[in-house]
Amino acid sequence: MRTKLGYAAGLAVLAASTIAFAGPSGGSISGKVNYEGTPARQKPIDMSKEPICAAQHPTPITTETVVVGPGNALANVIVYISAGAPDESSPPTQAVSITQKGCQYLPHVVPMVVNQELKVVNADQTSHNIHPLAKINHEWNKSQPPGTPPFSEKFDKPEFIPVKCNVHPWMHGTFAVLKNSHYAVSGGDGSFSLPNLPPGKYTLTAWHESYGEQTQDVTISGNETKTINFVFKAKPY
Ligand SMILES: [Cu+2]
Repeated sequence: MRTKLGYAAGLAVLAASTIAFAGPSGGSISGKVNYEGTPARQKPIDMSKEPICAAQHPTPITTETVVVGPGNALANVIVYISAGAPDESSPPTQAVSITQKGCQYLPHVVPMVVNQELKVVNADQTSHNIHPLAKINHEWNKSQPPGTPPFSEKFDKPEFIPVKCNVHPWMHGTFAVLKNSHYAVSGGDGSFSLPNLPPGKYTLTAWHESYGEQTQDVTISGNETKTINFVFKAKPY
């Protein structure tokens, strides 16, 4: 069974991005991420060892390594400017967050900028032990009992970091620590949008947890909106 995001969720993402990105400043890049081939079946997760979490999923959830939507849409792809944009001179003041809920990471992939505050929330009545397996950044490993307030962390170097829970082996996610805030995550309909890009020559990278990375060069002049699409080959495993 593949994990499918609903149309409604995808449309909500699309609507939100349209509103947020309607400003007149600069150009933008938007497009879609699709897959070709047959994605590997996602495995159902047995949460019976953690009844509090199992009770939150009347229909058992599956792994989220490959999340697809209608029309061969590929979700959870991080699309970002990997070259051509200056590094952020200071991190965005707003924190990004990850919530442990129903023994899942919400969202599954979390992009952030170097030194931006990352808030870790435990919404479950059970302990989680979040463990980002950082290799370039400092590795940490924190237990978070139920009812304890969120804690904050940050990473000071760019890195894609797999995240796991030491208590619940099925919990997986990714932190993407990026050099600038020109990034987006493809929604359930595969769409993404990068607003507010000054004119320039950019390298756009699309990263998927299982299907790897692709890049495309893009030149933005004036206020134009460029359409860039990515197609990943589904890989069985
Ligand atoms: Cu956990």
